[in-house]
Amino acid sequence: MNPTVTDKRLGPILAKVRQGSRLSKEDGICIYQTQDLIGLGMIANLARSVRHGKKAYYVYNQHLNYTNICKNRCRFCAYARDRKESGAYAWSMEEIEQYVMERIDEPVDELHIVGGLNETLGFDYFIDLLKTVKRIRPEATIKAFTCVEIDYLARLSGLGIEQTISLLKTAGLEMMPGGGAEVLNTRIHDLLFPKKIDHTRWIQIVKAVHNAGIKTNATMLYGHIETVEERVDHLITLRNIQDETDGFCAFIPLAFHSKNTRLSHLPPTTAMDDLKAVAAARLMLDNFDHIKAYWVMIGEPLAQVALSFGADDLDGTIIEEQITHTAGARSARGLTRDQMETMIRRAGFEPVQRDSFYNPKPVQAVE
Ligand code: V47
Ligand code: SF4
Repeated sequence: MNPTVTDKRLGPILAKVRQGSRLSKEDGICIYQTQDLIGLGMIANLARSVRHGKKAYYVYNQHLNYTNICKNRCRFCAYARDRKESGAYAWSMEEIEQYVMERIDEPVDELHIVGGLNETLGFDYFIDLLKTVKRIRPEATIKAFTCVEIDYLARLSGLGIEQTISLLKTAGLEMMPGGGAEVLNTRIHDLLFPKKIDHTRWIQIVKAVHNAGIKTNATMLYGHIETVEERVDHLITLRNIQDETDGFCAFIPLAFHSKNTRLSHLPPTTAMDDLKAVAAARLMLDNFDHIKAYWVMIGEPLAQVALSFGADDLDGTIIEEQITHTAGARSARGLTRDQMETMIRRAGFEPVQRDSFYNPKPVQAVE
């Protein structure tokens, strides 16, 4: 592949990518500023194909959101409720069991479990939650709780971060999703999610989790009030953490959806924003193996295009996504394996069904 760029500022970035050299903060800013989307996409695709050729990963997963009651009430969140508000819920163990059992005949490999900070639930609830899911689905990986929940659980248990992680691990926690970092920046924290842990605490927790042998993903919520420089700083912070811990599996850019939030005046992200977010991640995060195009947030057609802009993973079948759909996402609630594989093949890539840690699953006939 021999990318040609029409924005001459992309030339030095292409040269660095060819040499395998690290991009600077200025390069990151240029990536977001360029109008040469095709040139940028070709450079990101070059970096992607060096690592993954034509492979595009997906997982058979199921989301479980145990409660939407949350004391943080971030301004960008349409999902959270106060305890007495209509639509507020917190699942009992019986309801969790019933929810997981409803899909027991499907070959689910990963349970993605997150929820709000609900002060009516004790620490034992979380241990029971992990044990219940593990008992019903012993073969699936439990990917649960963001650093925000870990901070909260450590306060609930009163045992400190390390011991809390150790208890959760013993109960079945195997991996953690991204989420909760939003944009690692004080200005944005104070304006949009002042009650949530700040970037210093998020970084401290993610490092403790990695040091305890638990891999996590990382995300960035973009398309609200953040500047280009703040986006690039966020990516560089993650890159520095990865240099230190090597604990991140994948990065997922999360496109902000404003419907039903206190930021509902903000317009949706454009295809240009979404593709640049993927390309910037692939190029700046040179020490991350996997960049996900989260089809739930950017829609299935653009997620297909994103595979040629640096993404190598489409997340998964999902089954009943709540958080983005409450904020107005119009993508499907879930996809079958057949739909995932067709989506990948029709974008010109080879589907690889994986587990949570990117080990390929033996090839199976698609139902
Ligand atoms: O932490 C909340 C974000 C995150 C909105 O690790 C919103 O594999 C857009 O982290 N519009 C949860 N985004 C989702 C998440 C995730 C998703 C898929 C895969 C993985 C993974 C992680 O969603 C939250 C927050 O950053 N979010 N509200 C909204 N209105
Ligand atoms: Fe609560 Fe998470 Fe929503 Fe913030 S984003 S209000 S922490 S559920």
